[in-house]
Amino acid sequence: MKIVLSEDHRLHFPKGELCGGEMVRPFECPERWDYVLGELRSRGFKDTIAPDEIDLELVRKVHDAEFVEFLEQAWTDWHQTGFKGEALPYVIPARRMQQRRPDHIDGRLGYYCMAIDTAITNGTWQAVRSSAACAVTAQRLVADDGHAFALCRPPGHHAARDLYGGYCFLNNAAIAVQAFVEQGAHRVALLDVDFHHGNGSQDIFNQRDDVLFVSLHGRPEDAFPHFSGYADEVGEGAGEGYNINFPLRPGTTGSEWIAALADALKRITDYRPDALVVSLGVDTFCKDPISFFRLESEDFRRYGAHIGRLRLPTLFVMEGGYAVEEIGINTVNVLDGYLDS
Ligand code: OKP
Ligand code: ZN
Repeated sequence: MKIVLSEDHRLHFPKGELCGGEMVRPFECPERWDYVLGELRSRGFKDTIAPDEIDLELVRKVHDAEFVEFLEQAWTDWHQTGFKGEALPYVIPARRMQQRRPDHIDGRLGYYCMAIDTAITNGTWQAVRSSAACAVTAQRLVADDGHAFALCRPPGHHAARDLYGGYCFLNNAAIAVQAFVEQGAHRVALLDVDFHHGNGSQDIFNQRDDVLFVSLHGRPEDAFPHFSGYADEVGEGAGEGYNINFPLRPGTTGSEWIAALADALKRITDYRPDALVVSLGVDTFCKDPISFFRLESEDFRRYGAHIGRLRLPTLFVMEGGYAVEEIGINTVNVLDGYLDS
């Protein structure tokens, strides 16, 4: 299996994340990428490829054009205002407030932000566009090879049409899904196995029936992003019935999780997709510092094999996973399980 990756991810590493009322070192850190690549290398995945330049026309098929422009400009605007720290909003357009976009950078950050855990820094935009580029370059490999892995960082699945946050800016997996559609796929399935609900992917495809979005995640009563991921979110308009959420309880074990995955895979099979994109977060792991499922490392291999038995052209896109020392083992276990199936 070929791996697409870019060192540009290192350009995005904020010093702080707001957590429990303190600025802490971000959970989403560059070593995550190092551990995954290290494990890939030691298990014989040698074919690593640099991404081609991203086509922003493709990006704008799933993201709002002014949002993309905002991401590109935000650091410069923040910096030119004279602010000394990393770019974070402090006022958010809550219930009954105007949903109009202000001019001041403080206002625009709040307008486009869905979670203030995510700072923008000098190198953020370059890292973000290279991360999306990895997903698109890997997508192109799937036609010939039947599968590929995009080692994206920063992750993408919380990024909606015009929202960033939850460590995400552009939705790498959604952009890759759109690339399949542009290549003539009639139906694409997007399976999100990250611990957190892929609210951004749900938002982007909510009204479409050419993309089936299926997500297993910590239930919103207890888990980030808290304001999406309920089972009754089933899509709207033409997209009704093409969004499927599996919110799961705290303490969900590997076997329970894999049983839910089997239901999810059945729904995907029934859809008869031309291709599958997997938003691959391994924060379902029992030792993950910000999550509450109980998967063991061997469960990742088991479920990778279940995905492989679908026998679909498959693109894996890296999302979350914060038990840094085990992120490589768990990620590569999924890929190995898939390849062995
Ligand atoms: C991104 B991905 C903990 C803050 C947690 C939100 C989690 C974002 C997860 N105090 N921040 O889905 O793995
Ligand atoms: Zn996650």
